[in-house]
Formats: sequence, C-alpha cells, structure tokens
Amino acid sequence: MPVPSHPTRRSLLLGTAGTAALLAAGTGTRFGAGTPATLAPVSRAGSAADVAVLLTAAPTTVDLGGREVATWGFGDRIPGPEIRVAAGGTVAAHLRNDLPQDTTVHWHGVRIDQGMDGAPGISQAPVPAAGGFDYRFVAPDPGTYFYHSHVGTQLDRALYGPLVVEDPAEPLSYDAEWTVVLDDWIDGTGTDPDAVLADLNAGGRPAQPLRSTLLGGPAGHIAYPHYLINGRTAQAPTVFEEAPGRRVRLRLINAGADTAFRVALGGHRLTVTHTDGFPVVPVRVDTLLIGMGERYDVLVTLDDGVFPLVAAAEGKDARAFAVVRTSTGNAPPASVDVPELDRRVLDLADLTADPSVDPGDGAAREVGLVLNKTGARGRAWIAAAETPDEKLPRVPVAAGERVRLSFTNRTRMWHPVHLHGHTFQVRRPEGGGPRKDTVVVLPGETVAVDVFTDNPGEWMLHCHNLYHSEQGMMTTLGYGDDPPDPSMSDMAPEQR
Ligand SMILES: [Cu+2]
Repeated sequence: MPVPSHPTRRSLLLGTAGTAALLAAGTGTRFGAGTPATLAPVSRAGSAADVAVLLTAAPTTVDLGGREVATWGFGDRIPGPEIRVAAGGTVAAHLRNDLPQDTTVHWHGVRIDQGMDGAPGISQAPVPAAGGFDYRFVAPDPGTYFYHSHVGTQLDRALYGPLVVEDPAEPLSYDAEWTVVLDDWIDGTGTDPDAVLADLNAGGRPAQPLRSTLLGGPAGHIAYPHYLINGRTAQAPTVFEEAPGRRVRLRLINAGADTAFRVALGGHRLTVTHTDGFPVVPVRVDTLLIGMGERYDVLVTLDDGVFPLVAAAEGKDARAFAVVRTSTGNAPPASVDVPELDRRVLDLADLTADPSVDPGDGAAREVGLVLNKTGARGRAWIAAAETPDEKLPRVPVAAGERVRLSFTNRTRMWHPVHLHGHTFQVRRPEGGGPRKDTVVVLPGETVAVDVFTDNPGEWMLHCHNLYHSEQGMMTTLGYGDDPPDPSMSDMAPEQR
C-alpha cells in the first residue's frame, strides 16, 4: 500500500478555516487493517490521541470577502475551526454559549454516544445563554463530517465547522487535502434566518421560481444573496495552491440550509471515493450534486494552470466560486464557463459501498415512511406509510436489527433525509449501495435504506433542509417500544 502524506497543516494555512481554538492535536493508530466489513459497535473508550477544542458560540462580525456581516459564529471566521482527530481518538469540545439564546452542537454523521449528540430536548437539555457544555466522544469511523448548532435556525448563521476523522491506515494515496465547505448565506444582509422562516410560514415564495431538472422540481425556497466556499464570496474567493501533477483529496461538505450545490473543477474530472465519510468503489464523473448535510470526498490530479472550483447553487442561477492555482497567471472570473457542470453528473445509483464497509444482503424489517408537507401553511412532517397525513413522532426499533426505512416523498420538492447516530446503506435492487447518513429523496420517489441498530438511544431523523425541519419534517428513531422518561435531570448543562 502506498503511504499517503497528509500535509494538513499546509491545507489549513491555505484554507480560510479558523484554527486558533484548537488546543491540542495528535496522531495515533487504532485500526491496524482497515475497517471491518460489519462495523464494530461504537467504541466508548478512546485509544488514540485526544483532541481538545473550545467552541465559543457568540455574536460576531465576519468578512465574506468584500462584505462584512453581523452573525453568530464560533469565532470571526467561517467555517468554524476545523477539528481533526484520528479514528478511535477522543474529541473533547467545550461549548461556551455567549449567544442571546439556547444552543447545542451536533456532530453530524458521527456514530456518537447518545448523550453527546446535541439534539435539544432529545439527547440533552439545550445549553442556555451564558451556559456551557462539555462534549466528549470517540470518533469511531474515519471520514469527512461536520459539526453545527441544532437549535432553531442557527445552522443558517455561521455556527458550523468541519470535522475530519483521519484514518491511521488510510488506504488512499494522495499528496494533499483540502476541506471545501459550501454554504448559502443570508444572515446580516438586511434579514436573518428567523425572519426567513417567518416569511416562509406566512406563505412567502421566491420572486422567481427556483427549479431544477436534476432535483425534479423546485430546488429550494430561498434565493440567497451569497453562496460561499470556505466562507468567501466570489469577489474575494478562497485560493487553493498546489504544484501541478499533485493528487489532492477534496473533502466537500454542504453546510447550507436550502441549497444543493453542483460542484465541478474546470478542466478536471472528479474521482469520487467517499460519501458521508464512508468509502465507495471509486467513480469518475465531471460533476456531482451535494445536498444539505451530505459530504463527498473526491480525488483530482491537478493540471498546470489556474482553474475555477465552482459550486453552482442548483436551480438558483448563482454560484459559489474558488480558485485552484498550480501556476502563475490570471485567475478566471467567477462567471467563467465551466463545461464540466453540464457533463456527466454523479448519480446515487453509480455508488457502490467499498467491500470493507458493505454489510452484504440480509433480511430486514421494513418500515414505510412518508415525507409530507402542506403547500403554503408552513407545516411539514414525516408519517407512517399507512397514515400519511398524520405526523409520526417516533419509529421504535430494537438493538441489533436491520431495519429497512423506505422513504416516499409525497411533496413537490426534494428532501435530504438525515439520521443521527448511525450510518445506513442505501438499497439498490442489486444490493451494495453506498453507506450514508444523509440521502436525497426526489419528489414522487421512494428510497430505501438499511439501518443497523448498533447505537442505542433516541435519534433524530429529519430533513436537512433547515426550513423543512423547522416546519416539522422530523421524527425520532428510538430504541425500545416506549420513549424514555422525558425528565432530563441527568442531562442538565453546567452553569458557569
Ligand atoms: Cu425537506
């Protein structure tokens, strides 16, 4: 196996992600021979080096590149500090809440201990203003993740950052890696996400319909004034620098609230190696669509020149833009034509789980669920297939099951459905679909996923369109027939 090199410090310096709050970092090894085919139970004890980080959620002012906005974030940069830990290592993150309202941090995609999941009112009491909370968890699976507030509309501010779980036995060979975080931005531009939600609930619609053939209908609700790559607009874009011929791993994260991005690198094809942290049989494409909450890792071998890295806001006639530079020369304008955007696009059906994480076929208990939503009155829900008009508050499961959740989208819009605390396998007729934790379900479509119930607790299952989840497109996957005692006396946040 070729030995990969990870000049992560270099990529951090080149990126715009803040890193000042990282207190300690280290490397360690745990997995000697790759990931087992059936995932080991979530480890409760760390054996690799620990990482400690202070996350202070507070009002801040951020420079998006040519425009300063007042918002709430983890520091004065977007994204928040990148956290890196070796698989099996422990992340100790102290959250200080200097916001004027409750908050939590959710570690998106991580098979985490229930009490550390950051789901307010489910896994913990929300952390009040002037309060704090110590998150401490083992990151069991290597891959690309992120963390974000899980309270109200806070995700649509700057309360998010990347979480990279490194594989001590990384099987891929590459020279460098870049974390590429995508976002749709409106906060501090004369409105804020709470006002946006209130407008949607009152029946507000975009001035122009936002439609996408690829998404089978409306692409979203909001024409954002800005679209960002690593917190920067196209006017002052992030610049990624490397030498020509180098092979780079891009870790793509969609931290947006209402925007799918179509990502392409001008002059290059993308080799997709992972989705939602987990490896797939590599596929070469020109572009891919990434929904909110999804992650894709791709490899590119860089040509000689200066290239546009574009994340087109699907159906919204706008784009996020960054520059990839391997030689001198003028950067292309943000409006440059990128033909790759209209070429071969990754399809979910192209993805096959890497054999190391493919659990194989097996009998599953089927649970039919319906994604539903009223047209204009701001109400959305997840229902049992038998009673599609009735919100289903909880899906009971037992530990050690293989549960096939089949989602039928009875709305006119697409939904990226996310399950906390687990990964699932997307079902394909021929088997072998990718492991994911967030899956796009198009209008009128049914998508089935197999969940392996290896992490007892109560887990949110919801649409990762922030505005849909705020309107109620959410249920819980809960272990046992009955929900636990709602008393959260044992999860009260500390006061400081
Ligand atoms: Cu949705």
